Formats: sequence, structure tokens, C-alpha cells
Amino acid sequence: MFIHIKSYVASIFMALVFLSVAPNNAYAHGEKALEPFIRMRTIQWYDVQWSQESLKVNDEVVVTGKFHVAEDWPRSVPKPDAAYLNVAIPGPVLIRTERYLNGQPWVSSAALKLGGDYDFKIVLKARLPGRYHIHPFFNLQDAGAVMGPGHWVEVTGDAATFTNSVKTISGETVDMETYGLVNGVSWHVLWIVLGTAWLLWWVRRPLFIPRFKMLKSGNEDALITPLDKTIAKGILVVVPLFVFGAYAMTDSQHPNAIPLQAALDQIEPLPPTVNNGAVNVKMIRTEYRVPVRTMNMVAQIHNYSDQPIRIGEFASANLRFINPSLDQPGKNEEDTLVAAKGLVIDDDKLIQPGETKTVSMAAADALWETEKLDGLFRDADSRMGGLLFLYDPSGKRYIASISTSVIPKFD
Ligand SMILES: [Cu+2]
Repeated sequence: MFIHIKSYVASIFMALVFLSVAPNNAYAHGEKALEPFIRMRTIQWYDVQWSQESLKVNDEVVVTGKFHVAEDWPRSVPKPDAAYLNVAIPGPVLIRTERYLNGQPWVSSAALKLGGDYDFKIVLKARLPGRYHIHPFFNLQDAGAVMGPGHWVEVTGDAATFTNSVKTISGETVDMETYGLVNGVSWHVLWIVLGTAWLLWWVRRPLFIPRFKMLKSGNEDALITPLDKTIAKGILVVVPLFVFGAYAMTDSQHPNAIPLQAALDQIEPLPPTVNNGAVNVKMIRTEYRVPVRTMNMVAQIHNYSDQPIRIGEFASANLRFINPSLDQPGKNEEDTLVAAKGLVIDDDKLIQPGETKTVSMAAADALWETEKLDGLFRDADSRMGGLLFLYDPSGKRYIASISTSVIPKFD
């Protein structure tokens, strides 16, 4: 009976493992995995660009972009006190050679300031040929990975020609592809051989039940022979000596070793002038109409700048809803995450300097559903965030971060 239950549980477990492993979309790698309120109200990416999309082995692709750290950071998500910007790629097919935040070289994690804007640059070097979807993404401590937009990059050429040499502080040039490999493999082999030998030494003898019987009959002294004890003592002396010896040798070969750095990098957000702070947007009411997949937003916009402005785009969770009547740069209409005619404004006139105007906007596209952002209403936190891009007649951009609770409409 017990065996039956066990095999039943085991088969359910196997089925679950299989289901979780079997991909239903081989291209997705977690872009839609996080709850909508986290994707919309933590890291708000914009202007993300890839320097090229077809490169040869050893060529570089530079990923640049900006992100805004939402002011209305969700209560249930730990604050970004240690955040690490990385690139999502399927394995070491490209290597990251440089990374900058606000123009500053960036090695470790950094604390991000809520409400701040940051400018990043990542340099990648192609290692293995193939076609890869590359995203910048943020690893947020205790919160998870917030994906930025992705782009397909094709790598051609011969993997054997890949080079990855770096010059150390002491002036030595090392090949990162092979450096320390023999050493690492040798140590692993040593411990595996030693561990397996010790295991086999005991396993070759009668095991649990015969030993248990000997123990019960008071014959336990016969279980461990003097030779066993001698070998055990030998291991106890030789292994630590060997480890300390190897350590002393390494230390004398490389006297100036620096440990891996664990401190956080200190990087300030961009000065507020970058986004001017010249436009203030107060959300009055936001409704999402489920059947027509439309976010209806009523906003009060105050223009503190000295130029008349118009709304050009609403961006949230890497989706971009564009006002088609305004010719704005970087529309990227062919991008699957861009709704090129997705933003409709009821009274789409210039907002004059000093004017406060109430505007109704509708961000409509099936992307709300296909990107699984409509799951917002099944969350305990149904607040949405995003960036509103406004432009003056000269094309200068003003960015306002918005945050609003969303009411679903099911008809
Ligand atoms: Cu992707």
C-alpha cells in the first residue's frame, strides 16, 4: 500500500517536473513572469538601443538605454538597495566586457534611488555563433529579475577564433578562456577521486543490516579494523597539510591577490534637469476595459516649462503606446512591443506654458493581454505605473512618471 502511494506521488512529481521543463514558447525567458505591478512600477526602461544586430565572433554590440526608478515602488517589493544590471542571454554566448551607469564604470551592485533616472551602457563581445534575444535586465535583491526590452542579435563566424585576453594590474596578459582551467579541474578530480575511494572502501564490505546485526550482538569492535583507523588518521593529517601546502604555494606565486569585491558601488542618479521636472501629471481616474483591451486614463497635466507641449507616448512595462498624430523620434514601428497608433488623446492640443489641463487618454492594444499585464486585477496591488513622454514644438522631450490605481471594467 505504502509503495503504491509512493509511486503515485513520484509519478505526479515527475509529471510536474516535465510540465515545468517542457517549454510552450521557446523564445520567452521570463519577460512576462513577474506580476504586472512589479513590471510596471519598479524599473521603467526607455530609449533602449542595440548598436547592431548582426555581428561576427569577436565583434562588439553595445546596449545603451535609460531607466526611471518608479517613485511608487510597490510595498511588497524590497527597496532596490542592491541592484545589479545584467544581460539576459542563453548562456555564455556573448561576454560582457564593460558596463557603465551614468558614465561611471560599474562593477558591483549599486543602490538605486526611487524617482531617479539612470543612463546605462553595456558592451558585449560575441563568443558563440547563433541567434539570440538580448535583454538588459535588473537583478533586484530579494525581488527578482525585471526584464528590459529584448532584441534579436545574430552572431556568425567561427567560435574557435574567439579571443578573450585581459591584462592584469601586474602587467601579465592572461587568456580568460583557459586561465586556471587545469588548476580548477585538477582540484575537482582530486576531491572526487579521494571521496569516491573512501566511500568504496566502506561500501565493499557488508552494509547496513549485517552491520546492524553485529552491533546488536555486541560484536561492534569487529566493524572497524585497525587498518581503517590508520587510513582515517592518515587522511586527517595529509589532507589539511596538502591544502595548506597548496595555499602557501599559491600565496607565494601570487603575493598580490585581491579578493572578490563585495562593497556596493555608489552612483548618483542623473540630475533632475535631464527630465526637467517641468511637467507634472496627476492621475485622476484610470479604468481598464477588459473586452477592448484599453486603458482609459484621465490626467491633470500642469506645464511648468516655458514651451507649449503635447503628449507623444505612454510607456509601461516595456510597452510603448504612441500618439500617431505626433511625429516623434524613435518610434520603431516594427518593434513588437510598440503600439504605433496605440495612444488616442481626446483633446490633443498644445498645453501652453503655465496651463493646467485635464486630458483623457486611451492606450489601446492587444499587447495588454498578450504581455499578460491585464492580470493586474487579480493582484492584491492593482496599481499601474508608467512614463508619459511629452514634446515641445522643437522636439524636446519632457518625461513625467505616473502612478495610478486601476479599476477594471468588464463590459
Ligand atoms: Cu527575449
